Amino acid sequence: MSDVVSYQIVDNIGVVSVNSPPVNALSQKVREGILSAVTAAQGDASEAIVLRCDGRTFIAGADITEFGKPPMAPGLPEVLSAIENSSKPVIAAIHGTALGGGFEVSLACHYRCAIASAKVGLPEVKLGLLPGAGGTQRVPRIAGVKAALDMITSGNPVSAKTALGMGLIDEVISNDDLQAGAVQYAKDLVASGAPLRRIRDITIDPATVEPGFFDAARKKLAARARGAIAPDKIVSCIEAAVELPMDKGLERERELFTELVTSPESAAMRHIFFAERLAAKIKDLPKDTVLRDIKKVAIIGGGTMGGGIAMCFANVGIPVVMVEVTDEALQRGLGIIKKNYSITVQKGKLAEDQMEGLLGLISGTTDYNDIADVDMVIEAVYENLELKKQIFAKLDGVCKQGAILASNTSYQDIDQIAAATKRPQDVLGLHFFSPANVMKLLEVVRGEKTADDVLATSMAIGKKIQKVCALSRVCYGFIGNRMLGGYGRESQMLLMDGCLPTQVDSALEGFGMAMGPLAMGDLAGLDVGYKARQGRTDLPDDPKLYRMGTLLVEMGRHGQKTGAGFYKYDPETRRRLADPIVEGMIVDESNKLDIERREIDNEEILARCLYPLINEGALILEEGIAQRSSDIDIVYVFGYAFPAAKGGPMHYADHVGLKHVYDKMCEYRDLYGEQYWKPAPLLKELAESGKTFAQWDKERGAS
Ligand code: 3H9
Repeated sequence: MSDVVSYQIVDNIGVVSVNSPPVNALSQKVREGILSAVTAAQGDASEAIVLRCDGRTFIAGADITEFGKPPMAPGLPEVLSAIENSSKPVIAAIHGTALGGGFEVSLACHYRCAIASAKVGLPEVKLGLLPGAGGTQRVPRIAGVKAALDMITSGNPVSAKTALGMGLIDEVISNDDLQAGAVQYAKDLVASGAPLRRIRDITIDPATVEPGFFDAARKKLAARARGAIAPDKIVSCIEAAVELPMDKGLERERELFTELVTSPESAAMRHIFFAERLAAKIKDLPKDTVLRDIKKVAIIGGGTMGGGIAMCFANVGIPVVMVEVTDEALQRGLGIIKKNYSITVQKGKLAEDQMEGLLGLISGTTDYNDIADVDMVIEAVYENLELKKQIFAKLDGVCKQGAILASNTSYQDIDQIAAATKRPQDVLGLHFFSPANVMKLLEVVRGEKTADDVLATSMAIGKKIQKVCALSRVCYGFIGNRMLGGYGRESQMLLMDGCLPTQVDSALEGFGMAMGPLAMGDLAGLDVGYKARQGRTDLPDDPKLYRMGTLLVEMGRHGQKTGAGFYKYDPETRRRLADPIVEGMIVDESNKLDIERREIDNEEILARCLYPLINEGALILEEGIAQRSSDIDIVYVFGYAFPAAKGGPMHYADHVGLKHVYDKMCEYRDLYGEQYWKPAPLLKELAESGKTFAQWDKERGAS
């Protein structure tokens, strides 16, 4: 066959085994191997064929690294046709995850069996794609149109049990040895004279689909698309499955898949797929670094952040002790956690006894001596450097040697915090994003003296609590918050120049941001930025700068929590509404500053908000704060809801062209001054040499 696919006859059953680590992706060699094995089996003594995989999983999909390269024969459709047209039954035997093209291979088989822990799914939408090897045509034929639409547009896998209920698999194998169980299942099918069941032969009765179903689906998906174009095309494919014969449906699917695979949206989402995995790798960390054991964790501070972090650990079975100053504060903190879990129970996503189990893992104390035995401490008190230093000095006194001491600070100097202890090598930053139990990003902040094993253990524990980790060095605001400076500033400058809040936010939401910058300010609290600005001496003395943000706070409009900020909020629905009072004020303030208000288009809004963010990213790269540009993209996509379909700010900059970004920076510098618009030297260098951030990463061996 080939070195990645083998074939043997076991007990009269032909067994095709794929062995292509790490995830048996459908590379050209795997496709070729399966095709020759199935073809060879047609003429031998086997009575049926089992298709299985070695290693940790069944085929996890097409080989994503092949997308964007010239196609290599045989194509996947050819392999699927050979399977479907086999003269002997072909049975897929699934373990691990049968995903995307891998699941599509199994759907071309006549029968599918799986072990109970297996999962199947079509995650292509998460890569800006649609299932391109019959998934959109075969799934609705067995599971029904609605279930198919949910499965393919969400991209979420389902368990073997659910798949059995949906008809997507035929048998759950209880034998621990899947190959033996699958061979037995194949023999039973042969003995019972089971037919060569082909999903393509099923037709969907259009009358079973409610009128207007597809239009409603399109509308719903468009509302949450955030720049993604695949969901709409998935609807078109499933519509084709209902309206067209199988071969025509497959043609339509192929055509739309080809459009997507060459789209910038899919390129951006594939970039994020690989960037996420790369971000977990620390360039200068020895591979054999021995990890510390983390069996018990303490959280200092029972506020919203501390509570959310405690839940992250409990959710993966790690006991947590929450430390508060008073009993009252402790009970309040534990109460919030209980309330959060209860909401999940009410939504039916957690069973009552599971909640009790999770709560049983979270205890509380007001006595630091109670955390002497923990393996990791995460401090999550409010942002005050002196307070944090005092806490770390105290931790140094009570915690056992070898415990990792982390701060959840958003911008304080980790090195100063570490210096408050006699063990700076054990100290680092673990910056969670709010709400900590929901947001995926964890910025891991490496101090000057942080030990390798502390860093490696923290990255591993981040993965364990299901976060996407990105490494940052110490600077004010680390990667994410530092880059936000110019973004927030320009969103307010635009108001003075001619925009209204809805226009600024709609432009960025149209681009795909989950929420525009002004609405985001209202959500976070305008008083937070106001207070932070008061402590800064480096801001230019410019009456235009943050003028509206300052005035609104001084009027008591602190954002959503006071019912009003840049917007007013419906007290019942909490929906944001344009506020004529604010709009009038904006025009008045421009007039007071003698600014001639002008029409500003979306292109300018995007450039003025996003290019300072990219420029700061370039500074962060050249200062070595981030390891690589793709790590910055990960921070923004997972921590700041930057649209994955744009690939993060640095990938987006590469896409629009660094020369264009640089030229715009220079244009705005000439208009609005160098104190705000100073192109980063790296941006200039790359723009002039015609390179991209991705190339810069590559040249430094960072990708
Ligand atoms: C598709 O199938 C299109 C078809 O409909 C139509 C075709 C015509 N290709 O995630 P991990 C690498 S689209 C290439 O850390 P885990 C990954 O980069 C595809 N490489 O492991 C990593 O490399 P490295 C639809 C892949 O155990 C290593 O494998 N399928 C692929 O945490 C380990 O990955 C998907 O979208 C691939 N398809 O999770 C599934 N997959 O070690 C994508 C992984 O150098 N994959 N790699 O960093 C996954 O969701 C997870 O990898 C999986 C395992 C759940 C399978």
